[in-house]
Amino acid sequence: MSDVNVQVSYDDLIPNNVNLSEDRRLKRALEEWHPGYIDWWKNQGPDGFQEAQVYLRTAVGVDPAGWAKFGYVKMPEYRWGILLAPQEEDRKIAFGRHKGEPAWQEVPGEYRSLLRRLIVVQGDTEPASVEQQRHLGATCPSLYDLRNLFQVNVEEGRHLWAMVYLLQKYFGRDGREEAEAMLRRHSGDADKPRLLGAFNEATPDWLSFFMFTYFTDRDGKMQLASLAESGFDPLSRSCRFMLTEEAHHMFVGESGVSRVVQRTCEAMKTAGIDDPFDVEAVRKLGVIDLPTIQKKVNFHFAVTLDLFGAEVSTNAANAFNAGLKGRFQETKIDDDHQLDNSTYPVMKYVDGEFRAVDEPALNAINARLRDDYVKDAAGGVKRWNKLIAKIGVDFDLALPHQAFSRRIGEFAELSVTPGGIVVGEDAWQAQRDEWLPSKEDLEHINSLMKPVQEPGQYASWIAPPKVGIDNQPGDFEYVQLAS
Ligand code: BYC
Ligand code: FE
Ligand code: FE
Repeated sequence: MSDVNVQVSYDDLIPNNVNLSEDRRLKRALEEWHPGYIDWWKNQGPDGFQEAQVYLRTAVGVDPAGWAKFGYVKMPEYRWGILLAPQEEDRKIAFGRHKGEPAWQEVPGEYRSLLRRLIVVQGDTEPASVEQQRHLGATCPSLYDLRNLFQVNVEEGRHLWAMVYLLQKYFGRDGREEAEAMLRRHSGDADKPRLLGAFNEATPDWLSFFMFTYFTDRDGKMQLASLAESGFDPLSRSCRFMLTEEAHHMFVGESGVSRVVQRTCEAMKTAGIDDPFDVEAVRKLGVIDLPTIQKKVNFHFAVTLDLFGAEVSTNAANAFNAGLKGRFQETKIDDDHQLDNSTYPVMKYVDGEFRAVDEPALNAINARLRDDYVKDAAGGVKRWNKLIAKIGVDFDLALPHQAFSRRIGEFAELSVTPGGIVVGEDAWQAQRDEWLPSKEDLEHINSLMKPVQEPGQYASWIAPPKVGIDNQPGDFEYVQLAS
């Protein structure tokens, strides 16, 4: 098939800095994949808003002027681009057994399947999150939030494109098959689920959406940062550019939770309720009580920690040794970047207590990245607590213990409280609803999830943002709903 039948100009449709117009084979492969992607977007993407005009940011280039063009667009017509961060001249592999060799511009044959696996796992998470969030539009707390949801969604779509580009360009027939399979697996599907646990969980309400973008998109940040260190240069460059978008996703999460917390505390103050644990009284105010917010923190933190894989992992050691996936900020770490003789303290449960056990550093790559993640995730929690204190409510949000409610790794078999006490399975189950959102908690949240679609208006349970997107005024119509 030649491309004469194709009605769109793919050079225009796909903003790119990978010379797409000159790579006929790649262009054709992407053209063949594109209709399936659009079908997927319409069937599995945002439900009910495909005709709406959404005020979105589109990346059309990687320079500061090019990557944030704002304007109204219907989502299926969004221009999902293939954009790589600029090539660094003479880039060298920074770690592992190939340290010091020139970065690979082609797939190193001996690591082909390992590399493909990493790209496939990364790619799979992107459409998964869009699927998880597809019903949220119906209950948006404002047009501002609706627009942010869609911005995150189209960018996750672009992240899928980024990985599909690598598969199509560098992995031949296998790559094409993997690209197709990305559109066939679906979040939560009993037969063809997404690859990683957290991406098969539901995102049932907007508080979950904010928690997800705070906690789970932050795993995206850490994993992308590790892949940005890759000796396979096209992967490194793809991930470096994806990271610029990830920052916005985490902003949506942190500011979203912050606005929920603010609204709750302000409502409590106004009503003269001092006890955050008087859940019944707080709920009557049409806001989400702080203990329920804590339970959502517990849930999303725990499922996200599972995304780092087993703390001690030979997969991770192999990927590091091979120069395919580094550590967070690898080049800034002051060591030999080969780790043959070093150790890393990994938290384990031994002889009835949690303590650090030295493991060969190579095998502890996942543990280290998870530790870096936990530090990164603590920042927002601190800022939420500052806000609570400032409004004058006596309550602290906290990250649960790392062994709480885990299904992967060292702690998968243990029953651990958020405070880090190991208890029996029965005792844990008996108290589960104090730690994780209960049916009643979810029902309360659900009862608040009523759409607010008037420009400048916000649902009862969330404070307005401090500033608009792209400096737009408070009553800006971020989404023009199709009538
Ligand atoms: N669920 O040695 P192990 C993002 C599997 S998020 C199910 O423990 P390894 C985003 C594992 O695949 C970032 N299965 O771990 C965020 C392996 O299976 P196979 C996504 C799991 O391999 C929000 C087996 O258990 N990117 O971008 O060192 C919105 C033993 O593996 C899980 C990446 O993750 C789990 N949680 O590490 C949108 C980067 N954990 O191969 C997007 C690429 C482990 O034996 N991926 N398993 O069948 C990786 O680097 C690694 O695959 C992992 C796992 C870190 C995920
Ligand atoms: Fe992403
Ligand atoms: Fe993201």
